[in-house]
Amino acid sequence: MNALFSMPIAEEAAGLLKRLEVPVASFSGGNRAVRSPITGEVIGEVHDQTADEVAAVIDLAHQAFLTWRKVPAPRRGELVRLLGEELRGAKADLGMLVTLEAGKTISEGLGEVQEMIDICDYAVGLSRQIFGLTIATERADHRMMETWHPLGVVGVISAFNFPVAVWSWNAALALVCGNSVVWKPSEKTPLTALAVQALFDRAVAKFADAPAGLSSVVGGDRQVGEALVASNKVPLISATGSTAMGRAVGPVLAARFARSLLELGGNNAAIIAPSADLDLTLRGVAFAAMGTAGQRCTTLRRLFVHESLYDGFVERLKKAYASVSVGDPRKSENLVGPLIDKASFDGMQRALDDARAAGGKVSGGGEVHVAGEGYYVRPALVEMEAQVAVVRRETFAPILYVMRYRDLDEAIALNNDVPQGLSSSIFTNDMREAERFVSATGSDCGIANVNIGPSGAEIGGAFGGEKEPGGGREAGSDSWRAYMRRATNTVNYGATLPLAQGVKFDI
Ligand code: UN1
Repeated sequence: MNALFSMPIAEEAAGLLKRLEVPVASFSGGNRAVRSPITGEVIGEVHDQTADEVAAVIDLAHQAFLTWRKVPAPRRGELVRLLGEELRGAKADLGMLVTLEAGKTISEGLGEVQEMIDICDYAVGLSRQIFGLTIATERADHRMMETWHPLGVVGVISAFNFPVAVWSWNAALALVCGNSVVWKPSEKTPLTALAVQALFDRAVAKFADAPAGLSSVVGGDRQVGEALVASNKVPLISATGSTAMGRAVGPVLAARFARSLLELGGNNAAIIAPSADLDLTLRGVAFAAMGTAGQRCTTLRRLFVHESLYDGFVERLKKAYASVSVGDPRKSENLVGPLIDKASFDGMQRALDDARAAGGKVSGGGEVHVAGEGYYVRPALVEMEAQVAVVRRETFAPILYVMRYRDLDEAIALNNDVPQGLSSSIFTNDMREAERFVSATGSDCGIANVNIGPSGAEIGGAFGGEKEPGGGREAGSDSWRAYMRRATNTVNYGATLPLAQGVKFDI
């Protein structure tokens, strides 16, 4: 047995937290037990914040914003560069902590930290690229331009499945844009959040003159999130998680005219067309559907296979499903780790029961006994005759519904005929089909890919989706604009006062 597995997970987590310089008092003796999904054992006891404590954190963040907005953007970028350096140095430890707390494989835990490093690099460049337009005006001796200004305190609510990367997509951009940040991580994954806060604090110490409270973590459950969402001192909430959470958050923000950046549930599809390279397709489907134990918002959940390939391809897929190794995510041979908890396991079994009742043919999906109280399942492949209700809802677990299609119009209609429009793919070598899929009459999703699966996006593009996912865009492209307020400035450098649209008002 490898030394790694001879040590209790709690001890291993404590060792990592210590190396990451997280104060012991913040993860021991608290009211909330944190369990590793690997075995269900308790790996920390964190303290929930009270509503008053949350209010005090927001007040401090607001004060920090008032100072930070005056720091030139490229200098703000220097802090994010230092954060990126800390993340590089701590990649192995933080990645392992993600594995212990969220149950991701080591490769995926490391990948998540890499995603943080990537967005830091991106944000450093952005800190010298924040720009507005000048626009031709209809009036002589006038100039019209737009300027972009910091917004204020940005609230970040994140989910267990990307316990650290989602914060970084938001925080790296928010910080270079001149905002402060208050982060409410999932109550299932507070330890990784504490570790990220320790790394941020180290970057701040090297930066020397960052205001106190520039980025903070507030721990707890729903009440803490509600206090953040209700605060008038928080002009933008970026919330990643379930559609149910978004339905609770969205109206509160709308009622106080605050901004929301929502990244909610997905129900992503792939189309396998007759000309597809099937070896490549098989790998793309396997990673997108089974990777992260089906617990990505971008996980592939619906597969439309052309009728000419259906039998052969589904046979190959079944073999891949039966052979994938499920187990302790710390062992590199395992590609599928645990589900986050029992509720998630039960939700998966309910969906499979519903699928059977609707005539679905289920392979896999059963429990795999690995260790202690860990909930491990064999990923499920479910052949369906039609896109019935259970297929149209998101179940956050490794279930792939497989259906036949006859022509591309039908496949695109099926791709779009769900309440969620996050991510989508087509596997084809037919240029017309590929272009059609990414055109205005193709996929209605925020992400539409060709010959790669729907998950595993890079940070350079804008990330997010339409309909139930909530319409938010994070990470690259011009997503930074969501974290700033735009001012249109018209400057008259002449000696007369012509009014726009030729209006006369001579007094
Ligand atoms: C999520 O599951 O909340 O595209 C985000 C991906 C990752 C992000 C997933 N880069 O799969």
